[in-house]
Amino acid sequence: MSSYLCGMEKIKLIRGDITKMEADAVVNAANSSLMGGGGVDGAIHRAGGPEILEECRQIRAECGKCPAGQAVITTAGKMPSRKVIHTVGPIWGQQNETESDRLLADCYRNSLLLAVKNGMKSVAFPNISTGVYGFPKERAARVATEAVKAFLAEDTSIEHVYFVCFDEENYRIYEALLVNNQ
Ligand code: AR6
Repeated sequence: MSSYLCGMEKIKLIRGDITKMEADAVVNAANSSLMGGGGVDGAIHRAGGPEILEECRQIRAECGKCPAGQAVITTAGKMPSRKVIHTVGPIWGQQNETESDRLLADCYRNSLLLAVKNGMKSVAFPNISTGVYGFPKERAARVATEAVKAFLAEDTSIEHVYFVCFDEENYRIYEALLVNNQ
């Protein structure tokens, strides 16, 4: 893994696998079924083990499906982090662009709100919606960084937010936005 401390000191850019992060909470780019899937969702369930799915099943039974933009929290199982916050990104093309941006920003904001509610001080995010869900990467990165910066400007309890980029393209985009302030 490689990392950069960005202009805003609470935000850090990481290149690597989010399942290896030692943050209080790692965020999962889930789907509304909460029953697992491919991409980062598959990696988190594999790394954390069956306890995560067990808690997701209980949440499903009690609350039903998780709509886009919302977030729920479970154990992180065997992963080094303490909790997984599962959020559901928008599927690009299902809403107009403004609504897609709003739902994606909600993913970041609601995940951070849930983290604060659960006493988490550090949160690691993957690049939500930029894989299977097809959100344009540059656009998603702008929405993500603006949503997190806006949250941190108001919040006093979160100490570290990590943007964990798995693919080179996302890493370069975030590097330009956060490190080089483009
Ligand atoms: N660590 C960090 N980021 C990762 C990892 C990893 N181990 N693996 C992939 N990524 P995606 P989505 C990045 O498709 O677009 C699932 O099937 C990847 O490079 O995982 O929100 C769910 O169940 C990409 O930039 O999530 C849903 O059905 C980013 O994670 C659907 O995919 C998001 O890609 C959600 O689609």
